[in-house]
This record gives sequence, structure tokens and C-alpha cells, in this order.
Amino acid sequence: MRTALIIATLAVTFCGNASAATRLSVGTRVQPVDIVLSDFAFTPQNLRLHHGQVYQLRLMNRGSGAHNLAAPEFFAAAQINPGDGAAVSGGRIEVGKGETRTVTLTPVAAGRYGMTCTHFLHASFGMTGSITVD
Ligand SMILES: [Cu+2]
Repeated sequence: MRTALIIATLAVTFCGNASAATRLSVGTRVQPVDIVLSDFAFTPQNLRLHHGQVYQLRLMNRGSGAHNLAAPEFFAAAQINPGDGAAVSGGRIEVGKGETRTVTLTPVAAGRYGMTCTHFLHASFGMTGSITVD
């Protein structure tokens, strides 16, 4: 079970990188952004991104159970790498316990977007934040 989980995590990570490499033109600088999901917080809580910059968001779940990052307005206002589209579903990315999910995207519209974990009561325990795009 544990081995299967690790392989699944590696597969997700590899596919994300491979699709980014095939779609993005040569010379595109992809800036990694690490976001840790824990019980019950996002670290960092407030992200600052630039529109037009390509980012690889790496969501790492260090909590004791599953979490997600829900930011439907932000994801709707970003160009998501087609190969990573499956990672974003319903405006959110689910991240199982111990997993890391990556998504490569480019914010295209400035604004301040909310992010939250939609698992039961997690937001009320403090699992909220913001993504500011300038
Ligand atoms: Cu959560």
C-alpha cells in the first residue's frame, strides 16, 4: 500500500514535468512555488504571483489526512498546462495524505483570489488564504 502510494505520487510528479516540457516553448522560465498543506493551514498563507509568469505550483500535504486547495476564481483566471488539467477539478486540487501534486500554470488576470480547503470544517479551523496576482 505504501509502495503503491509512493509510485502514484512519482507518476503524478513525472507526468506534470513531462507535460510542462512538451508544451512550454524552449527558454520559458518556470518558477517553482511550494505550498505546504497541513492541519489546518496553507504555508505560505498568502501567495503573490505575477501575471504572465509560468509557475509550477507544488502542493505538498504534510497533514494527517487529505486536504485540497480550492481557488476556483484563480484557476479560472489562469492558463493551466493541458497535461495538468486533470489535477484541477471543480476549481480545486485534491492532495492525499503524504502526497505532492503539481500543476503548471500562468496567471493571466491581476486580482486577489481566495483559496481555501473545502474539506469539512477545515476552513473554519484556519485553512484559508489568498493568491494575489499583479
Ligand atoms: Cu484541509
